Amino acid sequence: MNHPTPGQIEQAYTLAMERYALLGVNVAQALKQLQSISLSLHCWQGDDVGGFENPGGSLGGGLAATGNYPGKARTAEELRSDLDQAYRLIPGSHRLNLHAIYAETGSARVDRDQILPEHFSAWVDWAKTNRHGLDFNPTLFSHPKAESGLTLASHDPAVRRFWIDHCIACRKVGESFGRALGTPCVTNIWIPDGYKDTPADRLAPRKLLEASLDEILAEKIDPRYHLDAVEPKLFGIGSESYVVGSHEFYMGYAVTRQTLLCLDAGHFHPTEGIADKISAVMLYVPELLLHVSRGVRWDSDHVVTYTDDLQSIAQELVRGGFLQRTHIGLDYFDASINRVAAWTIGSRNTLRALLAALLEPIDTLRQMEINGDFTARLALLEELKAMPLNAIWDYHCLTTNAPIGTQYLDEIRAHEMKVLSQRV
Ligand code: RNT
Ligand code: ZN
Repeated sequence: MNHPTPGQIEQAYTLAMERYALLGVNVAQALKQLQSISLSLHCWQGDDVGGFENPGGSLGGGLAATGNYPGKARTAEELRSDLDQAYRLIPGSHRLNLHAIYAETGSARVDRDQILPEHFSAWVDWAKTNRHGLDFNPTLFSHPKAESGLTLASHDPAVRRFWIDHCIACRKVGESFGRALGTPCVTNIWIPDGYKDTPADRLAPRKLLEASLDEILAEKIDPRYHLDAVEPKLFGIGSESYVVGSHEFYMGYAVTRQTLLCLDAGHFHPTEGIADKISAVMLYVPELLLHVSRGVRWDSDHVVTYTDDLQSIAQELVRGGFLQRTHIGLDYFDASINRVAAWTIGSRNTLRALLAALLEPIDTLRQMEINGDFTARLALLEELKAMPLNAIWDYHCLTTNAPIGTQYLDEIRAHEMKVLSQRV
């Protein structure tokens, strides 16, 4: 496939910029803002949520990565090198989101309630060298003590104790990331707890979860280093009838405890988007964590594509002035395609959607709305959909040394030949 030359990209950019200027949009300023946005890439796309604790162990918590694309990362070094490759293909400077099962404990078997910052020192060194911030997640699945389907909401005090201790240990790890890297680590709690079939008691597990969370969060940590988030979900495989940590549960929890709320785009009813929730919850929670994802039927974790949902999320963040209070993470896992490409495509789509949102003549639109001129509002919103966005995007990639268009595929193929194909 042929790609445009730098000269062609600059020419197209100049024309597109003039076109946006006619609408009163300052393109240079939009690009500057885009450049300052840091996405948190999810490490778990690189190895199908495997982690290094139990090689070959099966994925629990009702999560499923289908596919068997060759070359998945088997060690932390391989995962870091795949991530390095992905970051080279994504314009801007971005973070990494780690899960507790990505600890490197050497030959020692360290159970999850015992993990320490030192088990992540290689990740921190790598993050420092490459200027990535780090985010974190306790892992409350893929473990014998999660097999009953209940963790923090378990009726068994020993099981609950184990997972509370795990989450407390994870907050300490997260804090150590924030201190080492000078940018707060968001530690996000998601648990799989729920029932396959109709429960007799919906309340008791929620009371247990509330008490567990309060115990986990009892110790205050300086927000300059560490922030807590909680993530609701509608259902999972094996928790079709009841999820303890539902949206309403965590809405209430985050508002009353002033934690961050995590909205995962795949965790709601199929026709329910998260975009409309943003301006509502932002009135009541200090900050937001997003898991940008794409639900398809029962699955909440398809690679992020350039959908209406994605565009609406970006618009809401920009229009509401919420970028400063929002941590944008990605969350999906597809094992049926090249995993570096999965990171690259989802990240580039998210950034491009943010660019589109930054290029909106929002003051004009808002004024039309205030004036009650809904006809003009509709006309302009429709016109905006076909503005020369990609000319600006190409230019952004050019000036940030990121590949243009699907050029990134050439590098992904080369990486596949040289690195992934050797992993047999
Ligand atoms: C699961 C949640 C959660 C996980 C990760 C691996 O439905 O979305 O965020 O995807 O913790
Ligand atoms: Zn998620």
